[in-house]
Amino acid sequence: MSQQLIDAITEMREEDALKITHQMLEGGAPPMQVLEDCRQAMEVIGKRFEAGDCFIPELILAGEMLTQISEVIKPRLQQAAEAKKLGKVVIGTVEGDIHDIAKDIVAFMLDINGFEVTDLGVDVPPAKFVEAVQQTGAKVAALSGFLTLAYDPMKATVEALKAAGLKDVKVMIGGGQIDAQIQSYTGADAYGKDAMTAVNLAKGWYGV
Ligand code: B12
Repeated sequence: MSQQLIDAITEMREEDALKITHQMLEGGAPPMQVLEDCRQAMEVIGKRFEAGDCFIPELILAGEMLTQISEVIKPRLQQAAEAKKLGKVVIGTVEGDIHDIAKDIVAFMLDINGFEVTDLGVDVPPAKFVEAVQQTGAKVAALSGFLTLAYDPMKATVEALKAAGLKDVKVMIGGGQIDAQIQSYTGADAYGKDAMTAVNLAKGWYGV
């Protein structure tokens, strides 16, 4: 069924994609498997976009499909949620960037793994991260970004946190092409390729 879901998403068959998602979950497929299929489908669409074989409307539709599928998956993953909160995390997509599908998945995974998450949304300026960290007392900030143009706002956010005296706050970054080199450029403490890495980093920093 995984391939059928990937095909439905990449062929922009919105209704089929949702129907197959329901069938997979009812048939006992792990919710994380469905998310992984979505990721693979988005990779295919991203490559087509790069090659000029699909355009912005398709990207938007794909984004909407993924949001709808996430809504179906959420309640199933929440059943496994831990009641006790392990620590606070402030998350957002950095200034100039509006990609939020992946950020939402990371926020959701942190939430169901026991963290109290403050989600600032998209296009978040450095000052807003600083304010949220100060208000919540979070020890971890998670910055998401998919555009090359997101690297400078990430760096600016790390610097703004330091300038505000929040030197002990750990910053993780992720999204798209982010790797160790970009981590080093931005001054972030760590980077992660997926939502579970974000969870493990937060657990490590909170010592839980
Ligand atoms: C969907 C999409 C869109 C949708 C976004 C919908 C939405 N609500 O998010 C729309 C259509 C709006 C869009 C717009 C644009 N997009 Co776009 N988009 C994509 C696409 C196809 C998929 C991204 C995605 O959501 N993937 C699904 C997620 C779930 O997959 P994932 O990355 O594996 O997710 C994990 C990790 O990212 C990680 N993670 C994410 N954040 C964090 C944070 C932390 C702390 C950690 C630890 C981990 C972590 O965990 C996630 C979950 O496991 C990518 C191509 C691609 N293949 O990435 C292009 C892409 C990112 N877009 C691109 C571009 C250029 C744009 C536009 C500028 C297009 C335009 N000309 O207008 C605009 C940007 C506008 C703006 N200011 O932001 C380029 C960026 C190129 C670049 N290097 O800068 C890409 C790479 C396409 C391409 N190949 O050219 N886009």
